[in-house]
Amino acid sequence: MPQRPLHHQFPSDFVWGVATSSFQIEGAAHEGGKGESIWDRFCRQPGAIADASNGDIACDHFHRLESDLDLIASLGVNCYRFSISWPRVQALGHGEFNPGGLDFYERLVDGLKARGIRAFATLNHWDLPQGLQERGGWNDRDTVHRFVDYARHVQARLGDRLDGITTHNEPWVVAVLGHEQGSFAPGIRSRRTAAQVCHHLLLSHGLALQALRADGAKARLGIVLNLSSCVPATAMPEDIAAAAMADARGRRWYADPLFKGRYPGEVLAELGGDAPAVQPGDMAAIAQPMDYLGVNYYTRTVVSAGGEAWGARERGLPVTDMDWEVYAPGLTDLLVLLHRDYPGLPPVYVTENGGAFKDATLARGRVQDDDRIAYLREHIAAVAAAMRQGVPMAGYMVWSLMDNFEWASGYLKRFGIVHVDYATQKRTPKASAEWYRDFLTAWRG
Ligand code: PNW
Repeated sequence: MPQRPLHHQFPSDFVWGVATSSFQIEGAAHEGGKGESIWDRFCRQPGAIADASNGDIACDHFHRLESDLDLIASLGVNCYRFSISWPRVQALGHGEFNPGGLDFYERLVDGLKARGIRAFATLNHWDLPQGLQERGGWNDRDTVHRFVDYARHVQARLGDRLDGITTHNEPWVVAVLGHEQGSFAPGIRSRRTAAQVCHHLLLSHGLALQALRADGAKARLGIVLNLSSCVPATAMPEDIAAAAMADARGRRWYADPLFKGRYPGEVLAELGGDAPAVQPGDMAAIAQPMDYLGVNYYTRTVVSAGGEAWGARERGLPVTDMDWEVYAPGLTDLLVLLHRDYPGLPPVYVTENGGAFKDATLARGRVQDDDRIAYLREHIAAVAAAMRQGVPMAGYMVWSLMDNFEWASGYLKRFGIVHVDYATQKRTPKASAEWYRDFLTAWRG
């Protein structure tokens, strides 16, 4: 049966957006009483960031809010996903809230509403106040309660105008890259710490949902996980087992507590003495019903029992500038798997999807990023395929609105559908931005 055109495969209430995060775009790192974040600190560690850069200026979004709002509106999206910088709102993460710390976000949210765009706010996109890191950071159980206070403070001011509140972005990255591999802030290398950090992130999510609901939440509440579909490199039993274990560590370790109230036993067994300390009531708190699940998908993971000897590039597969394989069917596979594993799965948003491509060549004011257009089209089609298989898809958001600070890669990797010239801060929509706008115009009909 021939498929209808892609834009006709999505309902009229589908949410289409672009996404960013505070540290990656705002700059203004030391203004208006903002405290230091663990990423401000980490960037100063020699060798931590590929181009030795930092987020002091980034895309200078903090000073360019109005024109960036117009830029977002020009894309024709009906949703914008952003994050709130905790140290901007509460310098140390404990004690006094910064007077005026939410003013910027109030202008942002009101500016979105005035343009008819939904506002999806993430409370923690990794820029933890350094003042909390000094007290042990996410490894310390008190940080859980500090996060709940911060969440309530944000909701009290903005809750009536937010469409979605996401507690955490990608606990896997915070736990594993931040505390086990140490390649991201705060640069700690301990499997035991990573496991405890993860438990505290999930617990703070659950307790925040309880508190926000007790306060009369109007926005929809959820969490964002970075997930991949794990496939065995060969049909050999040991590769199949290794892929199942990778799936348990990367997906079920997060989703099982959220939807089933328990950690997967095989991962607990593997951790042994490094398993997190869990107090009575924690698992029930984590398993609060959610209004939505956010899924960030970039690539699949090919797993072999002997560890990954060859990357996707070496295997001759199509890759992005991050060397992440371009594999759109993996998104369908992942979404279908989530729907199968978790009965009663809430509406799912793809909260990030996109690619870094070497498109910095701004020729005569134009970036012809055909590889990114193909990437986006294929992955949007993969979302439609998941919907046909019954997955309750509610939205799709491109990572990212504009080129920005790509963490340990600094400004060397460009994920934007809008090009940023960092010397002048000039924004130039790439061909992919025009493609997305035209796609959304066609969808609107
Ligand atoms: C996500 N990995 O990060 C983040 O949510 C964004 O802030 C980021 O810019 C985007 O993806 C692109 O990297 C990830 O190593 C970083 O698997 C690293 C990984 C996954 C996600």
